[in-house]
Amino acid sequence: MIAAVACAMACGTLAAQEAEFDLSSQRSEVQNVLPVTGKKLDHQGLIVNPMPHRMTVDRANVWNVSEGFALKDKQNKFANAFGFTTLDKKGVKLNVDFGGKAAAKAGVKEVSGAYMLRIDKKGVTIVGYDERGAFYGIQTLRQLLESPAVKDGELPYMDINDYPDLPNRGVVEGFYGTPWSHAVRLSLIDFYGKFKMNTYLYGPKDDPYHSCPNWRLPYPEKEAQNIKELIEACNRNYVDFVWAIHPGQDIKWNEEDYNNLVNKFNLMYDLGVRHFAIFFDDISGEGTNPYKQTELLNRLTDEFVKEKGDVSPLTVCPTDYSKLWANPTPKGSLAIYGNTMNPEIKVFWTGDVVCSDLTPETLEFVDSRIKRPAYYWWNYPVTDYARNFLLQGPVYGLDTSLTDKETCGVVSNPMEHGEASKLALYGVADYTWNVAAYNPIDNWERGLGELAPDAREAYRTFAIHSCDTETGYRRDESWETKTFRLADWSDQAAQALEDEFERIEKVPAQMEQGCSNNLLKGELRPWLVEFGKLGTRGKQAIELARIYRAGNDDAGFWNKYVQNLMDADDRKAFEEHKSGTLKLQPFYLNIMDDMAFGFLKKLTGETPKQYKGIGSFSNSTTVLSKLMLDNDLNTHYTSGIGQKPNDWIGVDLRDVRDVNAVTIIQGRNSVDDVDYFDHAVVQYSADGKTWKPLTEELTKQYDINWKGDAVKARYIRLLRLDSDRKNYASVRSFEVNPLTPDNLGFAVKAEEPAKAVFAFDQNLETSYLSKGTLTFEVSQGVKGYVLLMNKLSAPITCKQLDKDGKVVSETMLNTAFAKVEIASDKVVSLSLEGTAEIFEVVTKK
Ligand code: 14T
Repeated sequence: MIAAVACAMACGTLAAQEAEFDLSSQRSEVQNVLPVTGKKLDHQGLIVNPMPHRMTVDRANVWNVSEGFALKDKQNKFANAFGFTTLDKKGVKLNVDFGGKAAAKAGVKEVSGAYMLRIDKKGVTIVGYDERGAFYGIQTLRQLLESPAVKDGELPYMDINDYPDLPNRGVVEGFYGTPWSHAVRLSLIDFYGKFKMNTYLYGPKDDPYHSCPNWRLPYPEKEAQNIKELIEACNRNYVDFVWAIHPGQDIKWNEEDYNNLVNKFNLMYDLGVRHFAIFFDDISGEGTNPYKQTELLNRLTDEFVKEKGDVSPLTVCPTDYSKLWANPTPKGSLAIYGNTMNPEIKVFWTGDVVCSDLTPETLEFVDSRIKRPAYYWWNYPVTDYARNFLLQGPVYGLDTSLTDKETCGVVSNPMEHGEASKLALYGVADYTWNVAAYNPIDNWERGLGELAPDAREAYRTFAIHSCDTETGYRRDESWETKTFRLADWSDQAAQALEDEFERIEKVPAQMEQGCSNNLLKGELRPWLVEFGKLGTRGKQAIELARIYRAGNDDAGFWNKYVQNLMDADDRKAFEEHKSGTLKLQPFYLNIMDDMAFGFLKKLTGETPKQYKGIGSFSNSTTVLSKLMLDNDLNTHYTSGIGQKPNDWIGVDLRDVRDVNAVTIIQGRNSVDDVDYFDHAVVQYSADGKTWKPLTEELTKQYDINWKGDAVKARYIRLLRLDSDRKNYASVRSFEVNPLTPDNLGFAVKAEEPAKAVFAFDQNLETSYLSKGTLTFEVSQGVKGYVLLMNKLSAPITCKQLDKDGKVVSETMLNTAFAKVEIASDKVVSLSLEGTAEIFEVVTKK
């Protein structure tokens, strides 16, 4: 299945709609939002990340370290590692050593990266199992000195014995989109070192020298120089720089391409690379052959890795990197890898789907086939499939019972926003180092302080509402905020929520002022701006609801209501930089719609024709379903999850009505889209329980039009019938009894008559933007109208006309809520001249 994705992916585009393949339908992220786990702990001012395995503190005894340290660096390795403090003979004694003998004496675990740190009457002692371990001990000391409790220079006595649980911890720059800048990469490498991550896999999909077409060619001079600098930065931070190649889309399994690959590896070796990986993800064709892949990896191991002597075992990403499409049989590539690939080679796995939680079950599945502990490629916080989101939530969903027997390590695939990814990496560092003790919420709370020490609260407010992806890898969001529907209003809940919206409104300015990390601010800025606006809109919606509930000022309510609507530009801006999509934005959208419904009902005495989306999918009634009812064919509802037998998508008419026409437009386009029910039937029901067909069985029909004798129905749905299709289901438009100038019941003249009917459809969610003159017939017995318009940029003229077209009365209207009394019984039509967006013309009888 993934094969079809390949070409366009490999050629560096994610724009599914334009390409001949379908990207999003290949994905199958589970749409459940699991609650985030863990809780905030009191660290008594000492913050070390990752959490050390053993740490005992004796606060009764302290060293004053304000004059720095007198360093004895036994093996002369760390002279440059102490930029965070002063080295001075008068300072506190600091001994640093490492190596098997010293480590054994000090009780340090025999694992690369393990160390002990002791602060006692002799001063500070750090012993690493290896050089990396000693460096990590120094990082712990650094974090202790930066901790709130030590800021004034009093370092308590303590004993730390620490080691990593998983041997491979870090990051894979493996996303589609703009690769990280050199500056961001350097900043990240320091971050890896500081938090004891030891791996940086370099594999940006859109680096042409990593992937096709240029994987065979040397890097241009500037890029080569940058890579050298990255390697130096990695070396300073005891991070393995792993250079990955992605040759699978056009590799030929012949000597020539083998030599091309070895040649490229040699070029990279000359730049200083000592760790290599080969990625076979997201490809199609010859390159996917698992026998050839294995043969290549084994041959490279023998002829390149072993030949060099100082190159570490290879890492590979199989084409079958997720259970979603991996062939599970003994003939599948995982089993072939397991049976024939050199056991030292590390094999990537992303879990049950592309972006998924790390579970014992998924590792059991893969490990038993590849016959080694899989290397977990965690597709979080990557957003290349949802680029309008920024993920700032806690790192969770990683099982805390796992050990290096089940997984040899975890690398995170981050966002193209490198600085903004650090919050997640702070969690990955913690989890991979000390798996059993990992506490998601506590880690996140600490991470916020690390990244924005002087704007922590503002950053926290932004982050807690910027977690979910709406349709991708779902993450808990806004878990401290209670939202409600208008019908469930309580003054207390409203006040609490209004307070939160007020805090949100202030976040952009507070971040601009307080956050000194300019790279981070630069990445967050467009989202912060939209987030602040969401705060204002939410706050105003609550103020508005108070007026609505008082119910004594229709004009005042409506004039304010339209002030708080999002116009097309607002919606576009929000769409591009979304946050608050799990709770806050739905709250705003729903309460605005609920008020509109109630308000129109009050004015007309009838149930408005403001229909609601319903269906069998978990998101069927969320705000996403509004996208098929908005008269905009550029937006669509999508299930976000594969379709199954008996799935259905429908609308609730909110009253039993006479239904004589239904128009449904399926898919994201009507030409070659795969996201639709290709075998379906339209049904109706009065009670939502018994359904009867309106149409025949429909096969491969994107556009559905039914007209017939009226039936009594409150619910209309499109039901999926037998089909092999597993794609998402999308609907751009679902109309019941669509209004036309012909079936309106009275005459309308307008520039765009087909759209003018939206001013008469008894639905405040739709409108007609009249730019010239709108004239409509005044029916017998009508006493007047209430015009519900959007805010006017200039007054409009309202003329009442007699049967000869003579003006009987003329008035100027200048507010969104405008009343018109019919001047005499000679009046047969009314015309509105000027520019106005008319939501509804309400008739007063
Ligand atoms: F190599 C893999 F482990 C992997 O995850 N590959 C890509 C990765 O580069 C990308 O960043 C990630 C998140 O979107 O997912 C993989 O790419 C896909 C996966 C799909 F299911 C691209 C298209 C898909 F349809």
